[in-house]
Amino acid sequence: MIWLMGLSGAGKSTISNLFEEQLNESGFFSMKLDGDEMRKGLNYNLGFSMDDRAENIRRAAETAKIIASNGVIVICSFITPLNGHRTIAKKILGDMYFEVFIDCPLDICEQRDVKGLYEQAHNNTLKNFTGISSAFERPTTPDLILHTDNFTAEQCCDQLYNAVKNKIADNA
Ligand code: ADX
Repeated sequence: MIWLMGLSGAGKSTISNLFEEQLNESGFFSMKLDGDEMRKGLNYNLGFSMDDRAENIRRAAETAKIIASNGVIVICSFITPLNGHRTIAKKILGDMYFEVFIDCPLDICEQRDVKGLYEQAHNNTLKNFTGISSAFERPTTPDLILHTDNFTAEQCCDQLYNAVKNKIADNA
C-alpha cells in the first residue's frame, strides 16, 4: 500500500502512472486510486472542507485496504493535506501503509499549473485551494521523500521502487 501525498501539481499522478508500469513489468499486479477519480464517483458528494477531505481519505483508505487484502499492490495519490488526515489512513492500513511525500515547492507547482487550478485559486474563482487558501502541513514522518523539482519523474520512480523493494525485504 503506497500512499503518495503532496500538493496539486507536485507529480503524484505522474509518479503513480510510471510506478504502476514498472511494477507490472516486474510481474507485480497493482492498482491506482486517486483523488480526482474517487471524487468523480464514490466520493462525488464530498468537497474540500477539512472534514470532507478527512472523509475522502477515510473512504480511500478503506477501499485500498479491501483491494490490498486481495494481494494487489495499491498506489494511492491524494493531497492528504493535514497530519490528521495521514493518521486516518495509517490507522486503517496499519503496517501496510507506506507514506511517500511528493515534495515540490509551491512556486514550482504554481508554474506548472497543469490543470489551471492555481490560476483559478488566485482569481478567487476556486475556493479552499490547497497551498493557496487551504492548509498543507509538511509531513513529519514520511517513509520516503521524492523531490520532483530536482529529479526526473523516472528517477523518482526508481527511488520509490528501490525503497519499496527494501521494505518488502525487511518484512520478509
Ligand atoms: S484531498 O485533500 O482530499 O486529499 P484529493 O487528492 O482527493 O484531495 O483531490 C485533489 C484534486 O482535486 C486536485 O488534484 C484537483 O484536481 C482537484 N481540486 C479541485 N478543487 C480543489 C481544491 N479546492 N483543493 C485541492 N484540490 C482541488
